[in-house]
Amino acid sequence: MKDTAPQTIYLKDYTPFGFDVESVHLTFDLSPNATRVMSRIAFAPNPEATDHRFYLHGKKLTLIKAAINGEPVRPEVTDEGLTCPVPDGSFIWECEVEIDPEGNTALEGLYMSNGMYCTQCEAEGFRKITYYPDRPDVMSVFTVEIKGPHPVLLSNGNPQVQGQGHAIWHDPWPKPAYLFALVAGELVAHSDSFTTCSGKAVDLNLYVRPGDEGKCAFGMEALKKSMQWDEEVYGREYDLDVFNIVAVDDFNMGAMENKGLNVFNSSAVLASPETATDGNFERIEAIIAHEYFHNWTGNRITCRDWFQLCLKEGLTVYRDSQFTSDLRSAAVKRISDVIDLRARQFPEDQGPLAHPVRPESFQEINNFYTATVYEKGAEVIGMLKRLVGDADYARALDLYFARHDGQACTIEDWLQVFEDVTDRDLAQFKRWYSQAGTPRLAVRDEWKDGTYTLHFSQSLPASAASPDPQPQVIPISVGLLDPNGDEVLPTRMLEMTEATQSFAFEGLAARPVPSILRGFSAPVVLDRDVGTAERAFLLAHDTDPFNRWEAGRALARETLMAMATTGAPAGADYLDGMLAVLRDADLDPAYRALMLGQPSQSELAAALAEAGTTPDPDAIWQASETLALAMAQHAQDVLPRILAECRVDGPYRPDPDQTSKRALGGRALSLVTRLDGGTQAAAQYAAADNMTLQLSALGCLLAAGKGSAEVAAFYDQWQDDRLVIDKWFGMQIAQAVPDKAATIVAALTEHADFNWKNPNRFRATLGALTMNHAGFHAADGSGYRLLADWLIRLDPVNPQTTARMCSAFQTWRRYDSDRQSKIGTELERIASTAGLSPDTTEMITRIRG
Ligand code: 0A1
Ligand code: ZN
Repeated sequence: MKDTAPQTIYLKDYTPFGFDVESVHLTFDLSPNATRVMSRIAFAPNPEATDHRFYLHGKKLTLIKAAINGEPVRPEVTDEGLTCPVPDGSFIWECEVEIDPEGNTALEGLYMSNGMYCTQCEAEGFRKITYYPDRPDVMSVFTVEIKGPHPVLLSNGNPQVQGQGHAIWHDPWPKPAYLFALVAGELVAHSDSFTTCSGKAVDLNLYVRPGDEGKCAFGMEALKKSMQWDEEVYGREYDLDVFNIVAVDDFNMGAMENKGLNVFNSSAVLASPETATDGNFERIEAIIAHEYFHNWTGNRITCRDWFQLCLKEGLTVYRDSQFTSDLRSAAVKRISDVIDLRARQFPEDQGPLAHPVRPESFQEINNFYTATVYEKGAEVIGMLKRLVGDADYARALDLYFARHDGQACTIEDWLQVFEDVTDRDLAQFKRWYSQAGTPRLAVRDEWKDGTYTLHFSQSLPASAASPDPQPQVIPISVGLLDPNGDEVLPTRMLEMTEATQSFAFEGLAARPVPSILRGFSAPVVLDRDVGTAERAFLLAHDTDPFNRWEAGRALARETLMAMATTGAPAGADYLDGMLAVLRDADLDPAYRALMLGQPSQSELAAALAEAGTTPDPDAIWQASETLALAMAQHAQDVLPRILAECRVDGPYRPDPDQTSKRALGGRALSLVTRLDGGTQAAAQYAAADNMTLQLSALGCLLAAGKGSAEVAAFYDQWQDDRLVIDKWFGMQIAQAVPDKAATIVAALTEHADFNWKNPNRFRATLGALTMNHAGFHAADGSGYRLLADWLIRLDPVNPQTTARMCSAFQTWRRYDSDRQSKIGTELERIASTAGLSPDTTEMITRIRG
C-alpha cells in the first residue's frame, strides 16, 4: 500500500495500547545492506485498554517471517505497520525482518556512519528496525543479542556476554522503544569509573573512532561532574553497572539519551584545546549533562505520548542550565540563555510556526523538537520554581520521582505533584503549557505622596494556535533604586494573575528607578517607555546583573534602530555606558564581553518590524558595522590594556577563569581590528596554540576583508579534522559581506570536502548562510534561491534535517514585498517538488500559513 496524505494526530485522541509488552528479545545479525533482526516479544492484554486490536508499527522493513506462539502467521502489512489476528490472553510474537542500514541516509533507525553501525530511535525510529508498538507509553525490559565481526558491540543496560563477534546486553529497566540503541564498529574506548553515593562502581566509557582518543578527556570529566551534581542537587543516583557514550559523525541532532548508551554527534562530545573553542567546550559540558540528566527525567520517568515531550525536555534543559550556572557564572549563563531564547524561540512563538509548549496536534513529531518545547519549556519550569519557592520545588521533585518512577507521564501528573506539595491551584499556571505566543507585558508607573505604583497589563495576541488567549500567571521580579543608584527595595517577586494589575510601594523618600523583570523572571516582552537617561542609569547602577545587561542591550538596540532607519550617529549614552563597563575591572570579563556584544541583526529586524517599520537588512548590517567602528574609536585608549588584561599565561584550560578572559579578549580584538586593519589579529593567528585564539583571529581578519592567506593555511593545517573543517566552512560564510555571501556559499558547495549528506557539514554551510542575516536576505534573492535548491536536494536523502532548516523562512512576513515575493516563490518551488517528504511538507505548509 502507498503512503497516504499526511495525517494529523491529536492529543485529545489518546488511548492506551491494547497490550502490555512483558519482555523483548532482539537478535541482530549485522550486514551493511541486509541486516537481519529477529524479535521475540511477550504480549499480554492491557487491562486498562478498551481497544485490543493488535497493530505494530513498521516502516521500510522486509518481513521474512512471523509466528505467534510458534505457529507461522501471515500478517496484513502496509507501509506503516502490520495487523494480525491474535489469541485471547498472553502470547509470544516472533518475527524476522531484513533492513538496509547502509541505504538509510535519513539517519533514523539503524544506519551506518563511517563504517560503524548506530541507531537513532527517538521519536519514531524503532519502527524502522522491527515491527513493534513504537509509542512511549509501551515500556518493556529488553535483551539484545548482537552478531557481527566488530570488536565493539554495544546496546542498552549491562553486558551479559561479550565475545568475539557476539554480545548480549540486558537492560533491567523497563523502557520505551525510543530509548533503544545499538552500536557496532571498530571503536576505541576512553575509560574511567565513578563511585555512586551508595558506593556502587560504574564503568564509564567514551567510544570513538581510532584517532579521536585525544579528544575524550573533557567529555569524561563533564560526565563525572554531571553524575555527582545529580546526586547532590536532585538526589538521583545512577542505576546500571556501565554508562557508555559513543561519538558518531553523522547525526541529525546534538545527542541522544538512550538508556545506558548515549549516542552523541561527535561535535557535541569531542574536544581538544587545539581543535575546539571555549564555546565548544562549554556546549559539550552542557550536552553531556543534559543527556545524563535524562536518565531520570526522561528515562526512568518518560512521556505518555509525544505531546508530553516538554515533560522530559523542558525539565532536562532546566536542569542542565542549573548545572552550568553552578559550575560557571550564573549571570553569564542566564544572559546567554535569554539571548538564545530571543534569537530562536521568540521568532517561533511570534510567527507561523507558533505552538504551545505542549502542542495539541501534529503531523510529524520530529518537527516539534523546537525551541518552544525545549527552551520555553525550561522557562516555564523556572517560573514554577520562582512561584513555589526553592524548598517546595525540591519537595515536589522528590514526590515526582517517588510517585512516577517507572511510568509514562503527562503534564497533568507533573503539575499535580506541585499542587499536592503546595496546596496551590495551578489551573491558571497550566495556560503556559496550552497557549502559544509570547505575552506582552506593558508597564506604566506613577509617583504620588511617597507611594510608587507600577501598573501592569498583559496581553497575548490571538493566533491560530490560541484563538482566545486568557491571562497567565506572570512572576515579575522587581527591585527599586534611589536616584543615587542605591537599592531601596531589594528584589521582590510580584505575582500577576489578572489582565491588568497594580502594585504599590509605600513610604519612599524620592521617586525610585524601577528594575523590572529581574533575572528575566518570565518569558515575556516588556513594553515600557524608558528614556535613554534611565537606561544609562540602570546600565551603570542596577544591582541585578541580568537587568544591568538588559539596560545596555536596550540602549544598543535603540541606537541601532535609529541608525538603520534615519542614519543617526551612534548614541553617546550607549558609547559612554559601554566604555565604563569595559573599564570596570571589578566586573567578570565574560560579563563585560556579553555587554559589548551587539544585538543580532535578525533581532534588530524583529524589533523594527514590531515598531511598525519594514526592516532593511542592508541598512541594519551597515548600522551594526558603523556602531562597531564607533565603539572601537571610543574605546581606543583602553583597548590595549584590555587585551593585556585578557592574556592568559600557562597551559590552556577551558575553565571559567580562562574562558572568561578569552571571551573579552576576543571582543577587544574585533574592535582593535577595526582600527589597525588586522595587524594584531594576524599576530594572534600566527602565535595561537589553541583553537579559541586561532579562530577568533581568523574571524577578525575575515571581517576586515583580510585573511585569505590564513584561510588557506587553516585548511592545510586542519584538512584531516572534520570538526575543524566544519568551522572553516562556517567562518567564511559567517564573515562574508552581504552581497558576496551566496556566491561564497555556492563556491564552497563545490569544494571537495562539501559532503552534503553529512548534517554537520550541511549545517556549517547552508545553515551558516541562514545565520548571515544580510547575506541570506540579499535583495536579489540569491540567498533564498540557493537555500531552496539545497533543501530540495537534501529532502529525499534526509527529511529531518531538511525540515528543520526550513524554519529559516519563518520570519518572511517581516520583510518588504519584494523579498516576500521572492521567498514566496521559493516556498512554492519547494512545496511543489514531486515526492516531498511529509516532514518538509508540514513545515512549508505551516510557514506559508
Ligand atoms: N532527546 C534528545 C534529542 C533528540 C531528539 C530527536 C532526535 O531525533 C528526532 C534525536 C535527538 C535530547 O533532548 O537531547
Ligand atoms: Zn533532551
